[in-house]
Amino acid sequence: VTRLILVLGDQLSDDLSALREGDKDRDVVVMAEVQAETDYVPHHPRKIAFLFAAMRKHAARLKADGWTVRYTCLDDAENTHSIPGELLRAAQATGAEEAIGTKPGEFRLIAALEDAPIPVHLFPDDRFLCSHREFEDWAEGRKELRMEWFYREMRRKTDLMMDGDKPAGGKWNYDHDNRKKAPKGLTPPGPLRHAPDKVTEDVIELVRARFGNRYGSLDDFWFATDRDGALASLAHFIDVSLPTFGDYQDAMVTGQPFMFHALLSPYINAGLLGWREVCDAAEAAWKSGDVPINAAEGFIRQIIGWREYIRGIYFREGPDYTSRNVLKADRPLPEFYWTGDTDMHCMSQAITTTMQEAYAHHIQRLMVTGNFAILAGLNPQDVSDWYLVVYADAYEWVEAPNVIGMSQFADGGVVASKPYVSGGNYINKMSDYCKTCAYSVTTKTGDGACPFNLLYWDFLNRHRERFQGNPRMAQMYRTWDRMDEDRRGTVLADAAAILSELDAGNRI
Ligand code: FAD
Ligand code: DLZ
Ligand code: SF4
Repeated sequence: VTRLILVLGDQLSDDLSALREGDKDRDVVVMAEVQAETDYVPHHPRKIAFLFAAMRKHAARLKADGWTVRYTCLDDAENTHSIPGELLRAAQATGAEEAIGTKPGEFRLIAALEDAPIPVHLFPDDRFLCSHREFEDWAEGRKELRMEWFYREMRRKTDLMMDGDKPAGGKWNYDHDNRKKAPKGLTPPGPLRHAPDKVTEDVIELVRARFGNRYGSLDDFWFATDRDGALASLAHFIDVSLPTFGDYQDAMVTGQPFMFHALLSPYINAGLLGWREVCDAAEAAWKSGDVPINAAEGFIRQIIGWREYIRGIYFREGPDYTSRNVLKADRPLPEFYWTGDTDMHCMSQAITTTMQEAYAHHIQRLMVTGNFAILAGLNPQDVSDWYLVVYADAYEWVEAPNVIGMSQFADGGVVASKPYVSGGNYINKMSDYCKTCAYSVTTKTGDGACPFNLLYWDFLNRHRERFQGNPRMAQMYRTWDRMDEDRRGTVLADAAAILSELDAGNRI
């Protein structure tokens, strides 16, 4: 008898466990654009347009490959607007009594499928290098789950950039070379831009009509929306940006949102590209001498190290992970996260890029918007929701450990051994933002003092009990303690003034 094969919006891979289990002659693939997925958080319209266009093209690709596909468009009159609802409707239409699928990347949807009105059997998502079992084995008995140790295992397992059982070049990690500030006049090439075709244009119009008044711009849509486009974007990255990717990986420049980053995460996470092919391409470019070792290693580490590790954490920690808040931070997200309307130049750059592109690069996410959020004591659940809404690459499996764990320390140190916090100095060192900011990064208190400077000390002071024993933070506590008492009082009073401006909803 016919079975249904569910293919979700981020499962657009040719090699998918559910399809492997299916039978082209008998089974029916179900794909559906539904409000339950567009609205469980109000996703950025650009992210929705990207996924719908990619879903429609993937459905056509599966049909061309001989599959029978039942595709529900968002505006279909009979749309029940949930994934279980669409499975039930498909079952009624085809006589199918069960469905199979590949395990979703969010506990929310896994639970919804467990409760679906027809039985759904889920196969593991094996589009990743490390299975849940393997991650558990690695984590078992370790006091700390540090990414670096995990990464080395993955290097050995994949044999990427290995010289026998030793890392190529003699070092596992070349991050030390990846912290250069961008020189003046640097013009990064940026990602490959794809002109929307008819399918994409139609989707953009649909999304504009339905979600156009949400946060986020749809103008100048340039994402690839199929596998060929994603492959062209990969080739472009390897050719033009990867050689310089390492050097300026942490650098930020006004008006240059992309720097030398890959802009591949939306494609990889939706399934249009696989981890193996992107890593092989980077390794080959290094072997042929086109790309320095620090760039190729740095990129490969992000994919087989960070990305796999983050996923391992999400599934190991379980559904309660997203509600953790060990620092008891409860300040609501300020309005300017949705408008970019703030005098802090670094924040307005990161936020306006995010509104326009549904993208910001790692250091903007971590050391600008994330850093401000933890320093100001913003509620981590609000912060996490914001990240899930605004980025085209965001699904809970990857967003939550990055935000709750790495950026907000709300998991108490499962992901990060110390909080990623800094004053304005770090931002000034890695960017040109401070030069044109209304605040002064060198001013520590009083009029015009950079809010990051004030909130940094306030954060350390508020969480002294938790962090003063951390050897990696001891130096900062010594610096604070050496300040004379009056000055410390002024810093804390000025920080409190900024926080009350925030609480009053005033512009800062
Ligand atoms: P590059 O800088 O060029 O990196 C190459 C690739 O490495 C990326 O495409 C991505 O696949 C992978 N990668 C790098 N770092 C990470 C990481 N920490 N976790 C997982 N993959 C990584 N990434 C997401 O894919 N989705 C998210 O929702 C997400 N939320 C984040 C939230 C915060 C607070 C922080 C600090 C990071 C977050 N990241 C997230 C990780 C990282 O910022 C993005 O993967 C990266 O910016 C994507 O852009 P890129 O392709 O240009 O990346
Ligand atoms: C993110 C998203 C959106 C906006 N819309 C859909 C959709 O209409 N149909 C669908 O199948 N998937 C969508 N997705 C992706 C899912 O939310 C994603 O599969 C889960 O969050 C699990 O990662
Ligand atoms: Fe950001 Fe402070 Fe620099 Fe302004 S002075 S750009 S607020 S770090």
